[in-house]
Amino acid sequence: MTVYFHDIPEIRFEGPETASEFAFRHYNPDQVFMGKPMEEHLRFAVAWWHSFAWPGGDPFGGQTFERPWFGDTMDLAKLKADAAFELFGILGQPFFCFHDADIRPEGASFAESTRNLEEMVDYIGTKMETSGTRLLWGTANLFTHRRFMAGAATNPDPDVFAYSAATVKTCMDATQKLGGQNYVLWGGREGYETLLNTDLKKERDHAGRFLQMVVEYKHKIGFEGTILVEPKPQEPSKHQYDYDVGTVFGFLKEFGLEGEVKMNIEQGHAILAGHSFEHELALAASLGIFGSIDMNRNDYQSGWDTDQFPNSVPEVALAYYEILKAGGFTTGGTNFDAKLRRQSLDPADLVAAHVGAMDVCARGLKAAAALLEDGSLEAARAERYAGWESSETRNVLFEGLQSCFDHVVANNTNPQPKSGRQERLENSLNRFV
Ligand code: XLS
Ligand code: NI
Ligand code: NI
Repeated sequence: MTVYFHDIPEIRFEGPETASEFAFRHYNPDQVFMGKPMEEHLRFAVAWWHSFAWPGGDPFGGQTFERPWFGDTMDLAKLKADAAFELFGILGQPFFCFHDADIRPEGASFAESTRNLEEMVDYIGTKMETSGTRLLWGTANLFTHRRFMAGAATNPDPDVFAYSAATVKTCMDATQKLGGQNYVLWGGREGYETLLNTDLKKERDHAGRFLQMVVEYKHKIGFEGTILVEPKPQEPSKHQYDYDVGTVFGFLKEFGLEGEVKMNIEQGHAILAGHSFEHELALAASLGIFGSIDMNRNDYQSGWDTDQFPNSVPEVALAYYEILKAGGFTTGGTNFDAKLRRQSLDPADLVAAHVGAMDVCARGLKAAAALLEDGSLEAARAERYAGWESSETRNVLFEGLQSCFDHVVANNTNPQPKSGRQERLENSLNRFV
């Protein structure tokens, strides 16, 4: 029985020819390929914050959305949860994600906020028993409240460090209680506005100890999920310490955490960092730290993290190509960290945004699988590096500069350039997208 989305049916797969707005054309959860159903390849999640908590503001104007659950009471938080589970029932996506601040009203004290969180976790847990929607990940909002304006783990005030650590403890407990498969840390305020007032070394050291404490607590409580860091170069901070995958990997090494923490990689953050999404995915996979994705799309002209729903099959296909090559998701999934445009006021807009995004991802995944099965890209790549296949060659060349010198002189080598065949490979790709 739907209340908020009352005139919208449950979305079913009807195939590419359907004229219905509320049907999947490409996302067919049960369709098996590459050994598992599409639902298990994609592992879609709805983000509580954008879909239910975001009021539609921008830097020049406030709330545009009127949701019956907006407000700071426990009753309204429960109404919001009811609406969330209505949407989950309509979409049939297997997962959701949340911050503490999305699901509970802020209390007058830490203790009251924690009580509110615990009550909402129980409420949501009961709804999960009958809905079949599971928790992909939980996280703490350590960036909205003004107490975090100078950072959470990196705040110059030790009381804020402690408050943040205590908050993360409650959010890890909540995530564990709800059977979450991952726990995410995104440090929007873990950076600085100006170096003039910032002790960069101290702040990075504190962030490193904080992350170690998260990992220690995970083991203490026996949380079986994966700890994920979500890199972003800036916004809201002018400079964020977890800039991109490469930067975070160096940070993990520095604090001895590279075997414990993986990456939650967001499309829009990759773009802000001056990378492509597939670059960040390929790098994380190559470093053994690929975990999960926040799927969205940035406006390529604005330079903001616009968090739009994905709408480009070729772009998404390249992302899933890297994910499939890396062996697919284990505990991770495809979280729609995406929000409506602020003029999209209607409940139907929220449903249609997810339906379209799920179809775009399904098309991208299918294209990526077909491309991988076709094998021409991988064959061309293998051929390009074929010279390195011989261990004899590797032994000689990796021995040292002198050995390379001897090799070049003895064989009188005169390497000839070979075509990188980029356009031909792009043509191969375009056969599938
Ligand atoms: C903001 C981030 C945020 C994280 C969760 O840019 O993407 O939404 O995913 O805190
Ligand atoms: Ni983001
Ligand atoms: Ni995100």
